[in-house]
Amino acid sequence: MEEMITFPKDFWWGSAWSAEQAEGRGNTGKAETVWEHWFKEEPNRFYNRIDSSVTTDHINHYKEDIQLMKETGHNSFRLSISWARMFPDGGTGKVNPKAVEFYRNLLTEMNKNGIKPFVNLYHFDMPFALQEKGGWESREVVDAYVNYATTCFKELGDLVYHWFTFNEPLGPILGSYLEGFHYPALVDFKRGAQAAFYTILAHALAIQSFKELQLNSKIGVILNLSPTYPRSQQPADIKAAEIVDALYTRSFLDPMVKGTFPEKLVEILKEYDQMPIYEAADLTVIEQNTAQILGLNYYEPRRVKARLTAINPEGPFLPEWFYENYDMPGKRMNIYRGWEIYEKGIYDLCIDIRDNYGNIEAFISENGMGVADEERFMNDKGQVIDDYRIDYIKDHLAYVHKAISEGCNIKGYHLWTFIDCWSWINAYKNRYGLVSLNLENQKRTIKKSGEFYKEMSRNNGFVYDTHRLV
Ligand code: BGP
Repeated sequence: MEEMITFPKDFWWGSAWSAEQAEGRGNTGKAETVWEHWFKEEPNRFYNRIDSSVTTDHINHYKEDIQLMKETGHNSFRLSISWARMFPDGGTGKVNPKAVEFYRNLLTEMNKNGIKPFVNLYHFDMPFALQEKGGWESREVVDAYVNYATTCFKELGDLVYHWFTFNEPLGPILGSYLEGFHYPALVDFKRGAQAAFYTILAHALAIQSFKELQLNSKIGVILNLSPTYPRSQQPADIKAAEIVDALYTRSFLDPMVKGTFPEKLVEILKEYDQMPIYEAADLTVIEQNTAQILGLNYYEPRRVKARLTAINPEGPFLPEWFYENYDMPGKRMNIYRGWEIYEKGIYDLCIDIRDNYGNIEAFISENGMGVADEERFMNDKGQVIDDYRIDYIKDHLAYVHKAISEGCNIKGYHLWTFIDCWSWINAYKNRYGLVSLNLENQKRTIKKSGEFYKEMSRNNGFVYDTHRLV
């Protein structure tokens, strides 16, 4: 039966993107980031050899873009600040007045237009000079990050609605130390564990500094979280799922939200000699400075099974020593990105946060569908008719609504993304936006999903066949 699904009053409708993926280099001065450096070193790693120098050129289009936010129903939007732009001398030294001016203008314009700025401090874009000092493996880099964060709080704090320390801190660990999709593409679990620990410490120290300044906003973190489902109820499959859950989900969620580390994770790291170096005082800082608000990025579930084969003990230590991915027959796929589409996962995630994380104030901070060659779906006016994206949004939101009706403290939904943006090594392969971007002339055109988004935001909901929920 079709019925109107209505969301709580003042629900945050919006979308998200990040500095490196949308701003473009501009002419404010900016240090080289790891992405810019990696492209120079190995351009073949990037789809169609497109770098991040231009992207959506938001730095020169921000006023027009904010009007497009309004036209697509945004009442809130998440951006990230570029550390490299704020501190063009390699991420440290003197703050860049031109960067402060740009961000102040941007945030002021958003506020003037009724769009609440959600501001993230770190979205994968390490200044290269700091990467040379060890990146997140280095305590010196943690100090530089806290200085950068504190500067942002002081320079921009009056204009920001909510702050976030990191977006998907697990991403750079997997990408840089295990799976090769971030610079420097190593395979070294122990160094990854060190970088993960210092990321968690940096999060806590930034929150500590934020609290001292007594700003009128909250600070939290944005995590990519996937519920982990075992192939079967066989003990070996369940054990594999528990380990995967500890490694990929609880590893950041527990310390950043609860201030503690999951026992199972610590047990494994000790057993396999993968523990990071830290000081006792670090644990106190982490315990005392946890997130006040939590962003949930959800794209796909994790399905795992027990390993079929024995491991090679001489090989490098890897998470895959404990599990294999389970390719479930009949699962629905986003074939372009290679990610499973499983809407109920977003509900299971919300329930986990309600039951195991004190029902902390939270919102869906990313969810979305990247599709290749969207020109195929353009009508003769050049508008992308993306009904698949509208269905994707509705199907996920219907489960978010169900979670809210069962007491989950979910305050909003931000789609990935606003205008098609640059996707790291995938560059412009898959498009995610409510607005399409013509790479040749930077022309922006609202997609059908952008029109739908506006309607949904205006009505604070949409009509849906609730029988589709299981
Ligand atoms: C998230 C990141 C985003 C964004 C999105 C889509 O993991 O926070 O930066 O890129 O995923 O993924 P991708 O760009 O890899 O297709």
